[in-house]
Amino acid sequence: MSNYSIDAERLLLRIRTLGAIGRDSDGRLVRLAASDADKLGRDQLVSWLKGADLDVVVDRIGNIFGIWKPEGAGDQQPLLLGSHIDTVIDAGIYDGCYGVLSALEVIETLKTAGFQPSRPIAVVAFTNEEGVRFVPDMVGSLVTAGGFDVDEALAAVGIDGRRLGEELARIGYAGAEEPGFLRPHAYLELHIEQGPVLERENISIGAVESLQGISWQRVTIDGQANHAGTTPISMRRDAGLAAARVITFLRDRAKASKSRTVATVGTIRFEPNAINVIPSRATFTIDLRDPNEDSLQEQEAALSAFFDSLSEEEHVTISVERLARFQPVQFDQRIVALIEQAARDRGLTSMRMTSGAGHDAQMIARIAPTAMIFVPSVGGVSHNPKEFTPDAALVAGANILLDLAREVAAPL
Ligand code: HGY
Ligand code: MN
Ligand code: MN
Repeated sequence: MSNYSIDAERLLLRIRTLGAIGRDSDGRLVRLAASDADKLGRDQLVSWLKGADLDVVVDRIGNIFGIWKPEGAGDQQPLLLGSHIDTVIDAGIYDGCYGVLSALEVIETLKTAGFQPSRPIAVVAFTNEEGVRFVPDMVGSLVTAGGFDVDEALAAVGIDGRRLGEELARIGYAGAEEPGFLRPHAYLELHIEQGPVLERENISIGAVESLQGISWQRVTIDGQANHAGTTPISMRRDAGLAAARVITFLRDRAKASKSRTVATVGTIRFEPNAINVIPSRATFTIDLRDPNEDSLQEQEAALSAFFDSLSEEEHVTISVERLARFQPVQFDQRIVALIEQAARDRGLTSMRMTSGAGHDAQMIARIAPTAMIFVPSVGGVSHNPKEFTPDAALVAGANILLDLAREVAAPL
């Protein structure tokens, strides 16, 4: 394959430009889905899509598409490239944004080079991939794949009490198109690994062939507020202590697991939250993941049984709300093989891997042949402002995406 190359300067400048948008008063990057900061990022992306002369379409769940439909591409199903631009709290600048901006870069490079694809090529930024403000996460791609009703998704109430649909309308991104209006011929997502494997193995490209299962729950434990000084330990109904026992239970289960189970309690709130009052209530979330579905179900069952015994022992009541549940996903082996070949053609090392992080690709894999390309994350750090991937690695990954796009959308 003759090697076109992306415009590295243009891509790197856009990553940094978008990374500077949506900073809070402490300088942290916080572009939660459908927030004012997200609007600023979306507006910048749309301006670049229009500058590339793409047909910009926003659907009802706020997914943003930039579609290149050259002469002769006909009504073929498009090749779809993309990711997300919403972020977590105090995020790095690469998670999601790198994939969306590389997709745009690939299209612009192909247009400039006079490439005549056999089908349209589109870039997409999916709504609310992170799921920090609204659940479920990856909702824009989940609705696109027909896995969740769009009106139910729009009715979701966020951690600040606002509804997703109202917020999208408020920021001007409640589009008219029905989600799923564009049925992809194939979907490719370029993303930073967000883990330590590629760096540890000194490998340049991850040919991602699968993605682990994800189980999100919100747990509320109700005990009894009481005096921290006068209440004997034997008489306490301590919601805080019970929550702490859940956290250590999860860690012990994950460490003992024969699979690669991981478990995280990322949010927790006590009530009344006073130094000298035994907590009457603890509310927290559980993020449980496993590449093996049977093992994930086993962990969920063990946790549920632990809740029963814990409520007995600590004289508390425990209620659980399911927030999201996605099974492990296998990606398209033909595309994975093309990724490995493209890496070889560019003299880059590659390895097959499973994604530890959730991605829009796991949803689109339900409706189209899909795979992901990873580039290394320094120190495996992500969801952290210290998230970093060297420029050369970013450019290498984008050139692999370019080669895959040419391969999959090659003239007939
Ligand atoms: O949670 C995840 O794995 C992804 O970053 N949304
Ligand atoms: Mn991401
Ligand atoms: Mn993320």
